[in-house]
Amino acid sequence: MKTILITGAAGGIGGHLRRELAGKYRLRLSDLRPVKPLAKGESFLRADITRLGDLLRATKGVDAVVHLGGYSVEGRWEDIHPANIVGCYNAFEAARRNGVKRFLFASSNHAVGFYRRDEVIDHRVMVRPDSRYGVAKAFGEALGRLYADKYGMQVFCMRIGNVNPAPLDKRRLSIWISPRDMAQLVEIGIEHPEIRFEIVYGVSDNARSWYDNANALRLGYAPRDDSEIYAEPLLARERPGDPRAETLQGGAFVVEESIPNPASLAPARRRAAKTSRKAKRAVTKKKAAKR
Ligand code: 15L
Repeated sequence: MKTILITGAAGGIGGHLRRELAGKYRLRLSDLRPVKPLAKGESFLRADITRLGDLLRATKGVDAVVHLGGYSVEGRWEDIHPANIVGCYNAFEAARRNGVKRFLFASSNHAVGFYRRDEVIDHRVMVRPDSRYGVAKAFGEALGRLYADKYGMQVFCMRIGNVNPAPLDKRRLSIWISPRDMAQLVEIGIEHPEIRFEIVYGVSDNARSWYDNANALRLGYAPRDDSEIYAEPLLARERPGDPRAETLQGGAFVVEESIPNPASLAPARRRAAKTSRKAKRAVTKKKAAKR
């Protein structure tokens, strides 16, 4: 049985993959936050991806790396740079030094988020990042190309839409991927014998898709889910938002400087963010009372 390292395993996608891949692989899970409780076939190794030494330990003896680790939304460069530029470099470099050939990179729809929603794009389009986060994902793809061409690594870049048991809103109807489809794509990335460097879209078979996912289909991807069954109630709930965000694929990422993602914050920062939100609400209330 192959041993697979999943970085950023404490996050949402990590949780889905752990469930879906259980029994198929030995999973070495790494994250800054502890992953608990561990299931059969899983082990945990604490790793800070900004430290090459941690990743050298984590990648030792594994058959493939699924690199999910990093800052998972748009944020300050001070957050994106260490986690998604330095951390991504460290993951590739540690794998290379340890002779791990197979590397699955969790890229994102935000590497191409500035394409319009009325366009269908494939894996060959130029990157059009919608954010610093998207730029870092494009960096990861370029790094993957380098490590494939120069060092013979087998690199599988998944431009993931949004992994969730069900889509969250109108935009996600086009980019949603169910946990079981996500796991299927990851298995292809781990197992397909002919992977050198590939870009695929991590999306289900959505009727409203913005992607021509021919490259994934060529490699045998046969998604089982389509977001359309969730469309009606979601569309009924949808309220008009920023026109630019609604025209472009990346949504809020194309206009916002930061996207709230409480799940990715450490507990202390989460508490601080909550306190500052409370304070903001109090100020707004005071102002309203004065008027
Ligand atoms: C992503 O790349 C993020 O990691 C995730 O948190 C979602 O925001 C997703 O894109 C999305 O576009 O919905």
